[in-house]
Amino acid sequence: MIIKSADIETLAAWAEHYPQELLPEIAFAGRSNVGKSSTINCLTNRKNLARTSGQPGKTQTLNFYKINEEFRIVDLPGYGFARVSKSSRKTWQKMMEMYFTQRVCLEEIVVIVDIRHKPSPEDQEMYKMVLEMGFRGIVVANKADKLSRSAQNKQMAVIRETLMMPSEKDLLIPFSSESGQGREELLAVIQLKLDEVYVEEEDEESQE
Ligand SMILES: Nc1nc2c(ncn2[C@@H]2O[C@H](COP(=O)(O)OP(=O)(O)O)[C@@H](O)[C@H]2O)c(=O)[nH]1
Ligand SMILES: [Mg+2]
Repeated sequence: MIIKSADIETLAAWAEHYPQELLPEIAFAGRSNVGKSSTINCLTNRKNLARTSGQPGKTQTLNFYKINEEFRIVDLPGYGFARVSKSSRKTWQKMMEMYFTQRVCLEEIVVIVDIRHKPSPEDQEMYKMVLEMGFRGIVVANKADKLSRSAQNKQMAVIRETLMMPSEKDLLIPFSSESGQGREELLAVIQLKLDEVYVEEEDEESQE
């Protein structure tokens, strides 16, 4: 996939502020500070498209980025930040629930984990939810630049086991937003998903 354009479209917390035009959306979920924004910048080859920060727990909106005038990448608010209050946790849950249940053009969810660590209970919960909602699910193991290739392989097995993704068909991609490792693979997987969506749309049109 060639990224011809990538622009921030909207920041939104609730459905009434989501972009009105329905384009296929690929959402990126993950713990605060795992590198969601960095991954989006890496994929789109834009240094500062998605705001990154050393300070976790900052993104409290869904950030919609329009890519190639064709689809969107959605940066979801991060979870798992220990110091957030009960009420902001509730708000986070409501925001996610609204987006996941109401957004008809949501086509796939990428769950980003840290390759150095065993996925947290919240990572496990998120991936499980993605499958239960009927998505294929793509797990990106970020920050691979921090490990040697052999350590990466070892951690990939830990992640597969913890998230219960034994089959080769369960997509797990070692990735680094620093080095670009895994970038082409993730773009290809997203392209495949979009191709599927377009075929479905054509079928629906020909039935009308
Ligand atoms: N070494 C390394 N650092 C990364 C990588 N991805 C993100 N980071 C760093 O992790 C921190 C959090 O990244 P950010 O994209 O803001 O995470 P977000 O909260 O999930 O959006 C920043 O300091 C990034 O520079 C990576 O692949 N490798
Ligand atoms: Mg972020």
